[in-house]
Amino acid sequence: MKLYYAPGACSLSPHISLREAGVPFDLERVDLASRKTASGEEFSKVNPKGYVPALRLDDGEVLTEGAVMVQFIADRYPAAGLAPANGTLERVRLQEHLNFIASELHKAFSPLFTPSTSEEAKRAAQANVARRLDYFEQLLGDGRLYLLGERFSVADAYLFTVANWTGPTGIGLAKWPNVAAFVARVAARPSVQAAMRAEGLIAA
Ligand SMILES: N[C@@H](CCC(=O)N[C@@H](CS)C(=O)NCC(=O)O)C(=O)O
Repeated sequence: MKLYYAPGACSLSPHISLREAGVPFDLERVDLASRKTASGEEFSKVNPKGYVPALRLDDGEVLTEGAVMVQFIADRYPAAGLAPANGTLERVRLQEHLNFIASELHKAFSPLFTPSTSEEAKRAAQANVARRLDYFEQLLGDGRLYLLGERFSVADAYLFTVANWTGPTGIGLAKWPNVAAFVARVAARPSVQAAMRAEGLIAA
């Protein structure tokens, strides 16, 4: 299995999930500017959508869409307990979180990473991000450790990844102490440390 990633991008979420699952995998960095992989491959040939993450399975199949990919990882390696069983209400709750993170929070950041975004559009994007973080701040306010309760799931890997973007965008997490504590809790997990080291986000 090979995960195509860009450092600190949303591909960090399946990267963490693979490490949590404890399975062997290869990593290949993608330069999103040149659209080339580290080995010189045209990334559009791997993922015609042109974005990370992409996961090449051992049989050659390529999976895209992070929220789906992490569920594939969780289901293929159930011993790691990264997702509730399919068909349960808890699984639907997980999917609710994954979908909300993907379509509402993750994409709310996109204008903030686009140099041509006007100041007005940036302010609107920041307000959108803030509203989404308000939701998680309230949810985590009941003292739960992770989004589904006491147990870490693939949704936590995704929220961690996206919440980290409040750093480079200057939003910070000072207004969301529960989210900040969550991020620190997830960051302390050995799988997360290993993934961040492998992506060069923290010192080796
Ligand atoms: N719908 C995709 C979006 C993936 C995405 O936004 N990837 C970003 C990095 S976080 C990217 O590679 N952007 C480069 C591009 O779209 O050209 C998913 O959820 O996996």
